[in-house]
Amino acid sequence: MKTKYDKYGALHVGSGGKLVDRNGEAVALHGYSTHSLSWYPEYVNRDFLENMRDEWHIDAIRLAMYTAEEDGYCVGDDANRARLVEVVDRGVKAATELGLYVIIDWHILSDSNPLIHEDLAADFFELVSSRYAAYGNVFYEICNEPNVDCTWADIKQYADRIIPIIRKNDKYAVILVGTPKWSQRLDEAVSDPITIDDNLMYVVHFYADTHRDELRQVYKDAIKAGLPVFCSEFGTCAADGNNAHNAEEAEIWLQLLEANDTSYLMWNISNRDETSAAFVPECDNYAGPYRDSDLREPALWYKNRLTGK
Ligand code: IDC
Repeated sequence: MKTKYDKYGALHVGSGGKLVDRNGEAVALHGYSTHSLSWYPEYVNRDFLENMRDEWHIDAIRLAMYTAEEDGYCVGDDANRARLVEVVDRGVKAATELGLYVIIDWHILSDSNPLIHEDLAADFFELVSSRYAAYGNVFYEICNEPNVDCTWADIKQYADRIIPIIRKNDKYAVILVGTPKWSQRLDEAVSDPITIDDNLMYVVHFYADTHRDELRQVYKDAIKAGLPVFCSEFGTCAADGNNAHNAEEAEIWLQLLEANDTSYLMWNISNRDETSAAFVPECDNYAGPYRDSDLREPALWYKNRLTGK
């Protein structure tokens, strides 16, 4: 099966702010994010990803490596870190064999400011960017969702340290940078962009039952200003990852992103008891194939949408 990666190869940020191939043609990725690699590593295997590629038509997978939550990279011991690096490696290699793009996500959340674990982030990105330097399909997301009182200046300070580490090893990979307020304040990046590198994109996240016109306006203004924007995580439900599945609002969002060739990946691959999980709790199948009854409503909606059903 010919995948988007087989067709377009390594991507970069074009002069208009879009993700483009070597001929300058815009390419948007559509995929899924894992849940915490510490909690749900079982899904990171070749059969599972092959099923997602062939049955769901995803072309990208995001490996969400939590940093501070239970057994996260920065709160566990060295053995835990080694295990997580292994899971990332398994995910990157499987994705590569299958012709999928893969995002390595430093998933800060309760550690609201990326400067808190800056040294560990520096070590981690040194390791992965040297290991995957020759891979054309790898993206680095350097901080998932800065939040609470983390400022854009803090994020820029962190980016000023991490981006050169990645670039020293990997000249061409696209780097994704989270924005303040749980990756919603694209406007701050518009008024004060990162200037040390031009192959990067700014991240927006939305949960369709919570974030509506106001955040869409922030996104529209950023696009109008030519800001490179990437949606590495969205939900059709509320911002807590739970409660109602709002297909109507989600549809408005995805059509808007599609009109601007913005990539999007849905949250989350797990069978956790919450609306945003792809699988129902009773489904303990980590490889597929899946019946529709194994899927939660948002996942079935997404799968049907991606496969044109
Ligand atoms: C949520 C998970 C939930 C977990 C919680 C805390 O769905 O199972 O208990 O994190 O670890 C985000 C975050 C993402 C959140 C998600 C839903 O990036 O980690 O996952 N969300 O709340 N931003 C907005 C929503």
